Amino acid sequence: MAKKIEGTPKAHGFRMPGEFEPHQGCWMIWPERTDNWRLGGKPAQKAFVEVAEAIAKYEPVTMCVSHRQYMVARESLSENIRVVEMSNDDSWMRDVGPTFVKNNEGKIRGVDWRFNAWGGLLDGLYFPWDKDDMVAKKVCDMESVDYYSLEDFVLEGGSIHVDGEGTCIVTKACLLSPSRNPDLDQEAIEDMLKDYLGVEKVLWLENGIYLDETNEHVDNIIHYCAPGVVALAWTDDENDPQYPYSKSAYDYLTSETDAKGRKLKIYKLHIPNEVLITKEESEGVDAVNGTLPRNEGDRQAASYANFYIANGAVIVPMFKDEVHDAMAKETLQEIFPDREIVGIYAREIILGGGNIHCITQQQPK
Ligand code: KQY
Repeated sequence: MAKKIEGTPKAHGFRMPGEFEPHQGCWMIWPERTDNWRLGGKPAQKAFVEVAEAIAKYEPVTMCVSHRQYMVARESLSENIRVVEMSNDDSWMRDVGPTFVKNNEGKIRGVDWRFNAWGGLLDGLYFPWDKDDMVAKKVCDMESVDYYSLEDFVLEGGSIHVDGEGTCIVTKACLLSPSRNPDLDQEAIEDMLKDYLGVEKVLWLENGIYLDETNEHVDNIIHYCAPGVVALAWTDDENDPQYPYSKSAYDYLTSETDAKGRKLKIYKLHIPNEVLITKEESEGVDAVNGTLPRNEGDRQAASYANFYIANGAVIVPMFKDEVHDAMAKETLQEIFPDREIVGIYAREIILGGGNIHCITQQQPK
Protein backbone atom coordinates (compact mmCIF):
# COMPACT_ATOMS: atom_id res chain seq x y z
CA MET A 1 0.00 0.00 0.00
CA ALA A 2 1.15 3.54 -0.71
CA LYS A 3 1.81 5.96 2.16
CA LYS A 4 0.40 9.45 2.47
CA ILE A 5 3.28 11.92 2.86
CA GLU A 6 3.28 15.18 4.81
CA GLY A 7 5.15 18.22 3.44
CA THR A 8 5.47 19.31 -0.18
CA PRO A 9 7.11 17.85 -3.29
CA LYS A 10 9.23 20.97 -3.70
CA ALA A 11 10.63 20.73 -0.18
CA HIS A 12 11.46 17.07 -0.83
CA GLY A 13 13.16 17.72 -4.19
CA PHE A 14 10.32 16.49 -6.45
CA ARG A 15 9.01 18.15 -9.64
CA MET A 16 6.38 17.29 -12.22
CA PRO A 17 8.18 16.10 -15.38
CA GLY A 18 7.13 17.37 -18.81
CA GLU A 19 4.76 15.08 -20.67
CA PHE A 20 7.45 14.71 -23.37
CA GLU A 21 9.80 13.00 -20.85
CA PRO A 22 9.85 9.14 -20.80
CA HIS A 23 6.73 7.38 -19.51
CA GLN A 24 6.23 4.23 -17.48
CA GLY A 25 2.74 4.05 -18.92
CA CYS A 26 -0.64 5.68 -19.38
CA TRP A 27 -3.86 5.52 -17.34
CA MET A 28 -7.43 5.82 -18.68
CA ILE A 29 -11.01 5.26 -17.47
CA TRP A 30 -13.77 3.54 -19.45
CA PRO A 31 -16.72 5.85 -20.37
CA GLU A 32 -20.26 4.79 -19.50
CA ARG A 33 -22.29 7.76 -18.13
CA THR A 34 -25.43 7.90 -20.22
CA ASP A 35 -26.06 11.56 -19.29
CA ASN A 36 -22.71 12.53 -20.81
CA TRP A 37 -22.03 9.94 -23.51
CA ARG A 38 -24.67 9.27 -26.13
CA LEU A 39 -26.24 5.90 -26.83
CA GLY A 40 -25.22 4.37 -23.54
CA GLY A 41 -21.59 5.31 -24.13
CA LYS A 42 -21.13 2.84 -27.00
CA PRO A 43 -19.71 5.27 -29.63
CA ALA A 44 -17.44 6.88 -27.01
CA GLN A 45 -16.22 3.45 -25.89
CA LYS A 46 -15.15 2.74 -29.48
CA ALA A 47 -13.19 5.99 -29.58
CA PHE A 48 -11.56 5.28 -26.19
CA VAL A 49 -10.55 1.82 -27.47
CA GLU A 50 -8.90 3.44 -30.49
CA VAL A 51 -7.01 5.88 -28.26
CA ALA A 52 -5.92 3.12 -25.84
CA GLU A 53 -4.80 0.80 -28.66
CA ALA A 54 -2.86 3.63 -30.34
CA ILE A 55 -1.04 4.52 -27.12
CA ALA A 56 -0.43 0.86 -26.23
CA LYS A 57 1.78 0.52 -29.31
CA TYR A 58 4.23 2.88 -27.56
CA GLU A 59 3.79 2.38 -23.80
CA PRO A 60 1.78 0.22 -21.37
CA VAL A 61 -1.85 1.28 -20.89
CA THR A 62 -4.08 0.58 -17.88
CA MET A 63 -7.84 0.98 -18.36
CA CYS A 64 -9.85 1.46 -15.15
CA VAL A 65 -13.48 0.36 -15.40
CA SER A 66 -16.50 -0.07 -13.18
CA HIS A 67 -17.75 -3.49 -12.10
CA ARG A 68 -20.73 -3.07 -14.47
CA GLN A 69 -18.66 -2.57 -17.58
CA TYR A 70 -15.64 -4.73 -16.71
CA MET A 71 -16.39 -7.52 -19.18
CA VAL A 72 -17.28 -5.06 -21.95
CA ALA A 73 -13.96 -3.25 -21.58
CA ARG A 74 -11.97 -6.47 -21.20
CA GLU A 75 -13.50 -7.96 -24.35
CA SER A 76 -13.06 -4.72 -26.34
CA LEU A 77 -9.38 -4.17 -25.59
CA SER A 78 -6.28 -6.13 -26.64
CA GLU A 79 -4.65 -8.49 -24.16
CA ASN A 80 -1.65 -6.21 -23.70
CA ILE A 81 -3.87 -3.50 -22.18
CA ARG A 82 -4.27 -3.99 -18.43
CA VAL A 83 -7.91 -3.71 -17.34
CA VAL A 84 -8.61 -3.08 -13.65
CA GLU A 85 -11.87 -2.61 -11.82
CA MET A 86 -12.17 0.86 -10.28
CA SER A 87 -15.28 2.79 -9.26
CA ASN A 88 -15.63 6.14 -11.00
CA ASP A 89 -18.14 8.87 -11.77
CA ASP A 90 -16.88 9.45 -15.32
CA SER A 91 -13.85 8.94 -17.48
CA TRP A 92 -11.51 11.96 -17.25
CA MET A 93 -8.28 10.45 -15.95
CA ARG A 94 -6.32 13.64 -16.60
CA ASP A 95 -8.44 15.40 -14.00
CA VAL A 96 -9.11 12.73 -11.41
CA GLY A 97 -5.86 10.78 -11.60
CA PRO A 98 -2.73 11.63 -9.63
CA THR A 99 -0.24 14.21 -10.88
CA PHE A 100 3.04 12.32 -10.76
CA VAL A 101 6.20 14.04 -9.53
CA LYS A 102 9.78 12.77 -9.68
CA ASN A 103 13.09 13.49 -7.93
CA ASN A 104 16.66 13.46 -9.24
CA GLU A 105 17.14 9.82 -8.17
CA GLY A 106 14.19 8.84 -10.37
CA LYS A 107 11.81 8.19 -7.46
CA ILE A 108 8.12 8.81 -8.26
CA ARG A 109 5.41 10.17 -5.97
CA GLY A 110 1.79 11.21 -6.60
CA VAL A 111 -0.15 14.38 -5.84
CA ASP A 112 -3.80 13.76 -5.01
CA TRP A 113 -5.67 17.05 -5.47
CA ARG A 114 -9.21 17.61 -4.26
CA PHE A 115 -11.63 17.03 -7.17
CA ASN A 116 -15.07 18.73 -7.32
CA ALA A 117 -16.32 17.86 -10.82
CA TRP A 118 -15.07 21.14 -12.32
CA GLY A 119 -16.87 23.48 -9.97
CA GLY A 120 -18.72 21.64 -7.20
CA LEU A 121 -22.25 22.83 -6.48
CA LEU A 122 -21.55 26.23 -8.05
CA ASP A 123 -20.94 25.26 -11.68
CA GLY A 124 -19.76 21.66 -11.52
CA LEU A 125 -20.76 19.23 -14.26
CA TYR A 126 -22.31 16.47 -12.18
CA PHE A 127 -23.07 15.35 -8.65
CA PRO A 128 -21.85 13.36 -6.79
CA TRP A 129 -18.14 13.07 -7.61
CA ASP A 130 -16.90 11.12 -4.60
CA LYS A 131 -15.82 8.04 -6.59
CA ASP A 132 -13.79 10.23 -8.96
CA ASP A 133 -12.16 11.89 -5.97
CA MET A 134 -10.82 8.49 -4.81
CA VAL A 135 -9.22 7.57 -8.14
CA ALA A 136 -5.85 9.28 -7.59
CA LYS A 137 -5.32 7.55 -4.25
CA LYS A 138 -6.31 4.17 -5.71
CA VAL A 139 -3.91 4.54 -8.64
CA CYS A 140 -1.09 5.41 -6.23
CA ASP A 141 -2.01 2.41 -4.06
CA MET A 142 -1.99 0.06 -7.03
CA GLU A 143 1.43 1.29 -8.07
CA SER A 144 2.80 1.53 -4.49
CA VAL A 145 3.59 5.17 -5.17
CA ASP A 146 3.56 7.33 -2.03
CA TYR A 147 1.48 10.45 -2.39
CA TYR A 148 0.77 13.97 -1.10
CA SER A 149 -2.91 14.52 -0.40
CA LEU A 150 -4.49 17.98 -0.60
CA GLU A 151 -7.78 17.82 1.25
CA ASP A 152 -8.58 21.51 0.76
CA PHE A 153 -7.10 22.48 -2.57
CA VAL A 154 -9.17 21.85 -5.71
CA LEU A 155 -7.31 21.25 -8.95
CA GLU A 156 -7.63 19.13 -12.10
CA GLY A 157 -4.68 17.79 -14.07
CA GLY A 158 -6.07 19.39 -17.25
CA SER A 159 -5.73 22.84 -15.73
CA ILE A 160 -1.91 22.75 -15.61
CA HIS A 161 0.88 22.27 -18.15
CA VAL A 162 4.56 22.14 -17.14
CA ASP A 163 7.89 22.15 -18.97
CA GLY A 164 9.58 20.02 -16.30
CA GLU A 165 12.18 22.78 -15.92
CA GLY A 166 10.44 25.13 -13.54
CA THR A 167 7.56 26.61 -15.58
CA CYS A 168 3.82 25.98 -15.33
CA ILE A 169 1.09 27.46 -17.59
CA VAL A 170 -2.52 27.87 -16.39
CA THR A 171 -5.60 29.95 -17.26
CA LYS A 172 -7.08 32.56 -14.95
CA ALA A 173 -10.56 31.60 -16.17
CA CYS A 174 -10.14 28.20 -14.52
CA LEU A 175 -7.77 28.62 -11.60
CA LEU A 176 -9.33 31.86 -10.38
CA SER A 177 -12.88 30.60 -10.91
CA PRO A 178 -14.92 31.04 -7.69
CA SER A 179 -15.88 27.38 -7.97
CA ARG A 180 -12.37 26.04 -7.27
CA ASN A 181 -10.52 27.73 -4.38
CA PRO A 182 -12.56 30.89 -3.62
CA ASP A 183 -10.63 31.69 -0.44
CA LEU A 184 -7.26 31.86 -2.18
CA ASP A 185 -6.07 34.75 -4.35
CA GLN A 186 -3.84 34.43 -7.41
CA GLU A 187 -0.64 34.68 -5.36
CA ALA A 188 -1.72 31.99 -2.90
CA ILE A 189 -2.74 29.66 -5.75
CA GLU A 190 0.57 30.29 -7.45
CA ASP A 191 2.39 29.34 -4.23
CA MET A 192 0.48 26.05 -4.12
CA LEU A 193 1.46 25.29 -7.73
CA LYS A 194 5.09 26.08 -6.96
CA ASP A 195 5.10 23.85 -3.88
CA TYR A 196 3.24 20.86 -5.35
CA LEU A 197 4.53 20.87 -8.96
CA GLY A 198 8.07 21.91 -8.03
CA VAL A 199 8.01 24.95 -10.34
CA GLU A 200 9.43 28.47 -9.94
CA LYS A 201 7.35 30.44 -12.42
CA VAL A 202 3.65 30.35 -13.35
CA LEU A 203 2.44 31.86 -16.64
CA TRP A 204 -1.20 32.97 -16.45
CA LEU A 205 -3.22 32.98 -19.68
CA GLU A 206 -6.54 34.80 -19.41
CA ASN A 207 -8.64 32.20 -21.21
CA GLY A 208 -8.72 28.75 -22.74
CA ILE A 209 -11.03 27.53 -25.52
CA TYR A 210 -14.35 29.29 -26.06
CA LEU A 211 -17.24 27.42 -24.36
CA ASP A 212 -14.96 24.88 -22.69
CA GLU A 213 -17.15 23.53 -19.89
CA THR A 214 -14.18 23.04 -17.52
CA ASN A 215 -13.94 26.82 -17.04
CA GLU A 216 -11.37 26.75 -19.84
CA HIS A 217 -8.67 24.25 -18.95
CA VAL A 218 -5.22 25.16 -20.20
CA ASP A 219 -4.72 21.73 -21.82
CA ASN A 220 -7.29 22.50 -24.48
CA ILE A 221 -5.64 25.72 -25.67
CA ILE A 222 -1.93 25.02 -25.29
CA HIS A 223 0.50 22.12 -24.93
CA TYR A 224 4.09 22.13 -23.71
CA CYS A 225 5.97 20.13 -26.36
CA ALA A 226 9.52 20.62 -25.02
CA PRO A 227 11.17 23.12 -22.69
CA GLY A 228 10.74 26.49 -24.41
CA VAL A 229 8.32 25.12 -27.04
CA VAL A 230 4.50 25.26 -27.00
CA ALA A 231 1.66 24.51 -29.43
CA LEU A 232 -1.17 27.05 -29.17
CA ALA A 233 -4.72 26.64 -30.49
CA TRP A 234 -5.23 29.41 -33.03
CA THR A 235 -7.61 30.95 -35.55
CA ASP A 236 -6.98 33.69 -38.11
CA ASP A 237 -10.72 34.46 -38.20
CA GLU A 238 -11.08 37.67 -36.20
CA ASN A 239 -14.85 37.15 -36.05
CA ASP A 240 -14.53 33.80 -34.33
CA PRO A 241 -15.13 34.08 -30.55
CA GLN A 242 -11.92 32.08 -30.07
CA TYR A 243 -9.82 34.78 -31.73
CA PRO A 244 -9.47 37.18 -28.77
CA TYR A 245 -8.70 34.25 -26.44
CA SER A 246 -5.89 32.88 -28.63
CA LYS A 247 -4.58 36.33 -29.58
CA SER A 248 -4.32 37.39 -25.95
CA ALA A 249 -2.49 34.13 -25.09
CA TYR A 250 -0.11 34.66 -28.01
CA ASP A 251 0.62 38.29 -27.14
CA TYR A 252 1.13 37.47 -23.46
CA LEU A 253 3.44 34.52 -24.14
CA THR A 254 5.55 36.44 -26.65
CA SER A 255 6.10 39.12 -24.01
CA GLU A 256 7.08 36.62 -21.30
CA THR A 257 9.98 34.30 -20.54
CA ASP A 258 9.91 30.93 -18.81
CA ALA A 259 11.54 30.01 -15.49
CA LYS A 260 14.93 29.65 -17.18
CA GLY A 261 14.62 33.09 -18.82
CA ARG A 262 13.95 31.66 -22.31
CA LYS A 263 11.56 33.19 -24.86
CA LEU A 264 8.96 30.60 -25.91
CA LYS A 265 8.77 29.24 -29.44
CA ILE A 266 5.04 29.21 -30.21
CA TYR A 267 3.59 26.95 -32.92
CA LYS A 268 0.03 27.75 -34.01
CA LEU A 269 -2.43 24.88 -34.26
CA HIS A 270 -5.45 26.20 -36.21
CA ILE A 271 -8.72 25.07 -34.61
CA PRO A 272 -11.07 22.92 -36.71
CA ASN A 273 -14.22 24.22 -38.37
CA GLU A 274 -17.05 24.56 -35.85
CA VAL A 275 -18.13 21.25 -34.31
CA LEU A 276 -21.87 21.54 -33.52
CA ILE A 277 -24.00 18.89 -31.80
CA THR A 278 -26.51 17.35 -34.21
CA LYS A 279 -30.14 16.60 -33.34
CA GLU A 280 -29.41 12.87 -33.37
CA GLU A 281 -26.40 13.29 -31.08
CA SER A 282 -28.36 15.46 -28.69
CA GLU A 283 -31.21 12.96 -28.54
CA GLY A 284 -28.81 10.13 -27.70
CA VAL A 285 -27.83 11.65 -24.34
CA ASP A 286 -29.99 10.97 -21.27
CA ALA A 287 -31.32 14.16 -19.66
CA VAL A 288 -30.56 14.19 -15.93
CA ASN A 289 -31.25 16.97 -13.45
CA GLY A 290 -27.98 18.67 -12.44
CA THR A 291 -25.95 17.49 -15.45
CA LEU A 292 -24.96 19.87 -18.25
CA PRO A 293 -27.47 19.32 -21.10
CA ARG A 294 -26.20 18.46 -24.60
CA ASN A 295 -28.38 20.56 -26.91
CA GLU A 296 -28.63 20.44 -30.67
CA GLY A 297 -26.50 23.20 -32.24
CA ASP A 298 -24.22 23.68 -29.21
CA ARG A 299 -20.64 24.45 -30.25
CA GLN A 300 -18.04 22.05 -28.88
CA ALA A 301 -14.65 23.23 -27.58
CA ALA A 302 -12.77 21.39 -30.31
CA SER A 303 -9.00 21.92 -30.45
CA TYR A 304 -5.99 20.00 -31.74
CA ALA A 305 -3.93 21.15 -28.72
CA ASN A 306 -5.68 18.46 -26.66
CA PHE A 307 -3.25 15.73 -27.79
CA TYR A 308 -1.30 13.13 -25.79
CA ILE A 309 2.47 12.75 -26.03
CA ALA A 310 3.38 9.06 -25.70
CA ASN A 311 6.85 7.51 -25.83
CA GLY A 312 7.64 7.77 -29.54
CA ALA A 313 4.27 9.13 -30.68
CA VAL A 314 1.77 11.95 -30.45
CA ILE A 315 -1.90 10.93 -30.40
CA VAL A 316 -3.93 13.83 -31.76
CA PRO A 317 -7.70 14.34 -32.14
CA MET A 318 -9.05 14.57 -35.69
CA PHE A 319 -12.41 16.08 -36.63
CA LYS A 320 -12.94 15.00 -40.28
CA ASP A 321 -11.95 18.52 -41.29
CA GLU A 322 -9.65 17.72 -44.18
CA VAL A 323 -7.73 21.00 -44.23
CA HIS A 324 -7.27 21.63 -40.51
CA ASP A 325 -6.68 17.96 -39.65
CA ALA A 326 -3.84 17.86 -42.18
CA MET A 327 -2.40 21.18 -40.96
CA ALA A 328 -2.42 19.97 -37.35
CA LYS A 329 -0.59 16.77 -38.24
CA GLU A 330 1.95 18.65 -40.30
CA THR A 331 2.66 21.18 -37.55
CA LEU A 332 2.99 18.45 -34.94
CA GLN A 333 5.38 16.49 -37.16
CA GLU A 334 7.52 19.62 -37.43
CA ILE A 335 7.52 20.02 -33.65
CA PHE A 336 8.11 16.31 -32.99
CA PRO A 337 10.33 15.07 -35.85
CA ASP A 338 11.22 11.89 -33.95
CA ARG A 339 7.70 10.84 -32.96
CA GLU A 340 4.98 9.29 -35.07
CA ILE A 341 1.90 11.54 -35.35
CA VAL A 342 -1.22 9.38 -34.96
CA GLY A 343 -4.60 10.97 -35.67
CA ILE A 344 -7.72 9.51 -34.07
CA TYR A 345 -11.22 10.63 -35.10
CA ALA A 346 -12.36 12.12 -31.79
CA ARG A 347 -15.84 13.54 -32.36
CA GLU A 348 -17.35 11.15 -29.83
CA ILE A 349 -14.84 12.32 -27.18
CA ILE A 350 -15.38 16.04 -27.73
CA LEU A 351 -19.14 15.44 -27.55
CA GLY A 352 -18.51 14.41 -23.92
CA GLY A 353 -16.77 17.70 -23.18
CA GLY A 354 -13.04 17.01 -23.53
CA ASN A 355 -10.52 15.25 -25.69
CA ILE A 356 -7.56 12.87 -25.85
CA HIS A 357 -5.38 14.71 -23.33
CA CYS A 358 -8.31 14.90 -20.89
CA ILE A 359 -8.90 11.13 -20.93
CA THR A 360 -5.26 10.13 -20.39
CA GLN A 361 -2.71 10.54 -17.60
CA GLN A 362 0.95 9.67 -18.03
CA GLN A 363 2.98 7.97 -15.33
CA PRO A 364 6.63 8.99 -15.69
CA LYS A 365 9.39 6.41 -15.86
O1 KQY B 1 -11.86 18.31 -20.52
C1 KQY B 1 -11.78 17.80 -19.46
N1 KQY B 1 -10.63 17.77 -18.87
C2 KQY B 1 -12.92 17.21 -18.75
C3 KQY B 1 -14.20 17.53 -19.34
C4 KQY B 1 -15.31 17.04 -18.48
C5 KQY B 1 -16.57 17.10 -19.18
C6 KQY B 1 -17.67 16.44 -18.43
N2 KQY B 1 -18.85 16.48 -19.18
